[in-house]
Amino acid sequence: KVEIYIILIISFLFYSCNSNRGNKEENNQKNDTISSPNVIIVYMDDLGYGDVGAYGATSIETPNFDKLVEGGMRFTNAYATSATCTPSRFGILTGTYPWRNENAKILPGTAPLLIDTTQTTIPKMLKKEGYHTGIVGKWHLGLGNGNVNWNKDISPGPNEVGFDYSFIMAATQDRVPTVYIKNGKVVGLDPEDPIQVDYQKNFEGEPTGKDNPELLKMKWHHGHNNSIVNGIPRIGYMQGGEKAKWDDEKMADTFLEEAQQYIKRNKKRPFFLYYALQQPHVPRTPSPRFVGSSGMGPRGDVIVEADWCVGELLKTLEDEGLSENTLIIFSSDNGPVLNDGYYDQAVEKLGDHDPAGGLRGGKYSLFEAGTRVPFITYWKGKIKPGASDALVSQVDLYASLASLVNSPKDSKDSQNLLDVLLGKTEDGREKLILEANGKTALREGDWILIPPYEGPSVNTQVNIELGNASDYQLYNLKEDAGQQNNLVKKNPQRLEEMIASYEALRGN
Ligand code: NG6
Ligand code: CA
Repeated sequence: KVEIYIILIISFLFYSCNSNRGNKEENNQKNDTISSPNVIIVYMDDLGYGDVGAYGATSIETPNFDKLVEGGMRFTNAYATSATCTPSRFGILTGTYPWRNENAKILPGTAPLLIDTTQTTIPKMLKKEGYHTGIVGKWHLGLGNGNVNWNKDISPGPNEVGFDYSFIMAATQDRVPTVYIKNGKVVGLDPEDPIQVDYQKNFEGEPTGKDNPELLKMKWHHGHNNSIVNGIPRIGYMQGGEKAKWDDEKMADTFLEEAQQYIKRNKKRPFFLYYALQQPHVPRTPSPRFVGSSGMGPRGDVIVEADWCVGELLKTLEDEGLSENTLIIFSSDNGPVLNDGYYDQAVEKLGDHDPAGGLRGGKYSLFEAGTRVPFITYWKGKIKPGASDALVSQVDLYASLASLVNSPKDSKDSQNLLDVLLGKTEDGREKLILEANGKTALREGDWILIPPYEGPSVNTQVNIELGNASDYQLYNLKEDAGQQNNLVKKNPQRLEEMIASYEALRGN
């Protein structure tokens, strides 16, 4: 009997010893995954520097964007690479300045894929390091090779430039095709009702915004008078695909749900999620739950809605136990615009809200509000909350994330600013080229140089100053954030230095 007891005791000790080891291994694995933290880029569409509470907005509340700031770094000198969407998205994903690619301009829904399938991208780089990679939301970087058949496999696209999973809208909410595309296939497509898309001419018998105003729920102001979908006139013509068409008011919920499911499906391995929300780009179509929530009309309401989405995303990370192991980067693709082509009361109901946060210009502009955007990094327990004035560009995420996963990369344009992003130093970039509609400017230190450009000084349709002028413009942003004092005459020496610096960078 005693012998049996001894055997039992020994085997119990042996068992518990081993199971301890098992636990240790699990712990080690957990520690290991911290060297491969999950990365989520939350990318807004047309959200301005002043549209966020933590950036000074007082007439609109964004408690969840602000939550990121309370637990992370708020950057005051961070830039999108361009003042419009396609080039900025090209820049953030590839780590290459968009002005190097002459096709990197606002694309129609039928444009071919802009990113070369041999080009480096963030998802491709992370995939090599063992990450699962996903995109949910707005793509707007072209699809296919120039003649897409929307009823077959749509390729190449996000899945061919590094994303393992994709759930996207092809271009913008105001452009056809108005359907979701999941891993290269239109979601909910009825083969009996094939989709055709054309940006030149309408399909016979199809109503348009221009000819059938009686069918419209939302009125167009400029452009946006082609095919009508859900009572909203769009850019481009589309026929068929009736059952596959998205419900505009459910778009925010649809993308959020997809993002949450993606996180839940991949929580056991390192993942990269590019969550590209459609707000507050036009047409602004908040869910009925958010109508009237801002008192500012649809533009404010969709910002409140997007803020809620980010809050839900944070909750999902918390519920899944991923908060301490996930770096979130929050930003916007370009600056704000009020009337971007529809009558939706954005101008009338603005009140004293300043979407540009005191900066000059807006979307489409070479002035600061075109490209200087909210930019927040958040990593629970890893980033000491604070604010940083360091000069940072979205083009730097490629090299910085490569460094995060210990896979340093040489890149012409992208700088490794990981320590800046994690708030360990304010030693950011020295200089940076900004872009708007193919025109470029130089930011160096506190200074900005805008070369002379032909073209109107104001885009009167959207009522935004573009930055075009017949002479050089030189501003000191530290003393003159609103770019009111052109110092070209007062500081000829600085002007000369900046011109030399600009030309060297552009020629390189
Ligand atoms: C412009 C559209 C504008 C918006 C923009 C793209 C007209 C007149 N204006 O051409 O409404 O869609 O393209 O915005 O059509 S972006 O944020 O995707 O760059
Ligand atoms: Ca945009």
